[in-house]
Amino acid sequence: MADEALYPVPDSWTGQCLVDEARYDAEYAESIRDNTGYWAEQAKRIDWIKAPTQIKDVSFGPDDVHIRWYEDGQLNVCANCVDRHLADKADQTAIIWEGDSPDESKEITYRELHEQVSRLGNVLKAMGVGKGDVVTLYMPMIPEAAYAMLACARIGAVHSVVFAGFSPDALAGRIEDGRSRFVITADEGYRGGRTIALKTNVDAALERPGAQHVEQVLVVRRTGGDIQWNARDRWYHEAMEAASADCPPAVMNAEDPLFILYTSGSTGRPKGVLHTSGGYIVYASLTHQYVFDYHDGDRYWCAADVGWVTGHSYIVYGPLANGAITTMFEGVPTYPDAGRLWEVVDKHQLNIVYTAPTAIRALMREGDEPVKRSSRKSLRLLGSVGEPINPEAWEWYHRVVGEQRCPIVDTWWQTETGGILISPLPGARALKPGSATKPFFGIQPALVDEQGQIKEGATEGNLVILDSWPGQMRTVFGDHERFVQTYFSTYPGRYFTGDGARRDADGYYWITGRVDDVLNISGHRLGTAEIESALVAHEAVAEAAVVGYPHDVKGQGIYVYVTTAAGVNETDALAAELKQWVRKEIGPIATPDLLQWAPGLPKTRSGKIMRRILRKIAEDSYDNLGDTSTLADPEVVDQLIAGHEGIT
Ligand code: 6R9
Repeated sequence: MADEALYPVPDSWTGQCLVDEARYDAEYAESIRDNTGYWAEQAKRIDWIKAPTQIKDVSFGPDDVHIRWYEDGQLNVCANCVDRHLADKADQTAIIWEGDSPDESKEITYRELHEQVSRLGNVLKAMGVGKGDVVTLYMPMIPEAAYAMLACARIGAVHSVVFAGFSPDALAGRIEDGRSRFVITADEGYRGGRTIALKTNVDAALERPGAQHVEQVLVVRRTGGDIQWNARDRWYHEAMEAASADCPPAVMNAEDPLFILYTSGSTGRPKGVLHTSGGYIVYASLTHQYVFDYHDGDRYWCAADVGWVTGHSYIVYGPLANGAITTMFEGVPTYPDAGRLWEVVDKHQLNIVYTAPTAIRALMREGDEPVKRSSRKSLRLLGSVGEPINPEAWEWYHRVVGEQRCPIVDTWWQTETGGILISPLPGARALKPGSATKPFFGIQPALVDEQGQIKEGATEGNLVILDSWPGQMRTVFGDHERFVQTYFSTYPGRYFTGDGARRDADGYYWITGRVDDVLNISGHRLGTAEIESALVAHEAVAEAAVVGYPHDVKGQGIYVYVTTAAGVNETDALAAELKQWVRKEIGPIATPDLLQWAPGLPKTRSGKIMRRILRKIAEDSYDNLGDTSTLADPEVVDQLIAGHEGIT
């Protein structure tokens, strides 16, 4: 499209930015020409106990898939995020914490961070946590969540953060898969003026058959609410008081695991994405510095939750490795009202804000007034992550929030990629609303057709990455075969992202969304298979199929087709019960938006559900259903179209 709006780099950025266009072009070309040399050089940003001499050892298959970076290097990630800043930034703020209530906030210096993390490292050791042990974190957005991640890294334990909005069952599944014997949680969390029963959820999870092996639960007192107390429970504050503040960082190999983070795929249960130490911290810190054009002293805010990868890489690890000032927000953008984010920006004089399109769309609906109540003069740069941003939301973010002075970095990446792969560098690129623009240094994206042939020039296709980068996931925890199958079998020898994309004549990438059965609900990934298996676990359900449909605020909504078991009546009460059931089984984010009764589901003669047809019906686009003649029972389609009419 030749007539797309183009937003050039603002004049005020010239000479101020870390990377301008000329430098990007030269450095990108060099990073591809001598990829190993480039990443050898970048590794120097990290303090190594033993500097790596073996930089890259990668195979994307087909015979053997392995990914190793900086293999003979030794380091401690926590020491890189904390200890090494003590020399010149001990009294600088490391974390700005803003509570759910606007009356509660505090700043934690690097000195304080060092003390808290060291004490907690000793608490964990005293609990029996050793190198390589998996510690599950189920926590609200309080500083203790960051302390816990860093304390694990300090002693060589592997954290597995489970989003505090997930259900006891979802938590139990992750504890079981990670064979985790330790849990850190809080009595309750605050969110949007309400409390979340975290400890009660942990208790429920630990009754599930697969999670009964958990030995100890460390509990932060956040609300003081009533909770049940068990023999395995320990108060965080009591343990911390007793602990020494001297905890030398463990010597770790670059390829030792740093964390596991579960994410949804197109089939089966969520996968434990495994990230390791050296490559991850090089990549998270480098991308944080360049994508956000981070200068020393900038006050930076990523408004994500540590339960997602964005919180790992761009609240905790990337910023802290850079000695940055990072913000943690416990609340939600609409509490107490829709002006909250901008009030927080003024209160803490923040320069950079990074959030999700779903939040931008929700706030846009409330009009300009709640934004204009704030000054936002401190803001210099805005960011977006989690899903494609529609140009309308982009323009509003740019015009109203950023008053046309702040570039927007639309950052495309995944849990699997560890850090941002495609994004503008704000001083280097004219922006087009809705485009993540161009690859980061060292990243080689390509678009392929169904057969895996690379398509050149302005075109559209499935997005693959041709070569590795240090932040790439190493394996699926406990299931390397699933790793190979999921990412390297569709297009042998290439990493398949699961996303589709378009590339325009200027070489800009436009991510069009998932091409597999993964939903993106408010920027959060959910597998249709997980929701379907929750539904069929209900006795009233014989069969279920789940698809996404366009949703004004959430990006995608969840549309479920349910075939009831014999003799069960299709009532509104049952529909409501099933929605609640999924909510309870997985968590609030998985609650179906719309439910349609289905006398049958469209299937091929071999019994495969034709989701393409179900998606079209849910999207109201019936004219283009494609060939339905191969269906086992073509009448079903007409019945479903008729049944869709009343569903809103
Ligand atoms: C970081 C994160 C990954 C999926 C990814 C894609 C979508 C993320 C995007 C985007 C368009 C962007 N996605 N950022 N789509 N533009 N800027 O979100 O990780 O939760 O693993 O989700 O999110 O579909 O494949 P994760």
